[in-house]
Amino acid sequence: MDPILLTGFPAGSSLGLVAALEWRGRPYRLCRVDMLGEMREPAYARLNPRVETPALITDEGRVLTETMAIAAWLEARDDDRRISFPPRSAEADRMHQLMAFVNTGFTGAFSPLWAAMEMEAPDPAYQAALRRFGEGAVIERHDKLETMIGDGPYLVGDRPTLADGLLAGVARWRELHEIEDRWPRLAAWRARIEADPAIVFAQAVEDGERPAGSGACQGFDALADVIARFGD
Ligand SMILES: N[C@@H](CCC(=O)N[C@@H](CS)C(=O)NCC(=O)O)C(=O)O
Repeated sequence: MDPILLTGFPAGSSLGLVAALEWRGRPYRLCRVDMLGEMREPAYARLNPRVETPALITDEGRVLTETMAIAAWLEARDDDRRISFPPRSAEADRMHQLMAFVNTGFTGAFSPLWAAMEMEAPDPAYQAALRRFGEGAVIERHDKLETMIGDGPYLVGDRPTLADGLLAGVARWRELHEIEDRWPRLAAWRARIEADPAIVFAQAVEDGERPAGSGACQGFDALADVIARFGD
């Protein structure tokens, strides 16, 4: 079977894995997950008990969660090295370093901002404190990332890889939280990556469209069907 990526909207970090599947060019399917609605229904926990996206249904029908595990699954099958680099190469090491930074500290820095934004019962003093803490953390992580971006067109090498995908999914969160742009290297990288056809495709999917893309995407599955077939 073709692997199925469960990708969350709105503004899911999984946008980058959708783009990586496009760059990889092998058949795959997608399942869009409304993170503010159907993901919070009890049935979703049959796929991911931690109630998060992304999740991958592998070609063997196993459920694999966690962005880094899904990226590793893709990398291990990227025989023609379209989205990764040969094992043990310096480029592979740098790609893993950037992915780890993006998936941990960089992504995590936004947590207080999401908590403040999504709080169900308003608590202005607590929300203001979360926002102050989160803004500081996000700015600090962006400062660090800015120094990690080199002079090349992409994060590693001369083509987009898993590292670019992962960052593309979360680099746009800054605007959602109204943090002013002050990172020119990151801005130049974003302008390039956000014009890439695979990212344009992934954004359109997130927006609920059915774009043609590279042709690798074989179609879309309803979440209820995926849960019925692959859930515990
Ligand atoms: N450690 C997980 C974290 C994934 C994660 O934080 N996903 C977010 C969306 S980007 C989510 O599902 N949040 C739950 C929610 O919005 O309720 C991973 O790297 O895959």
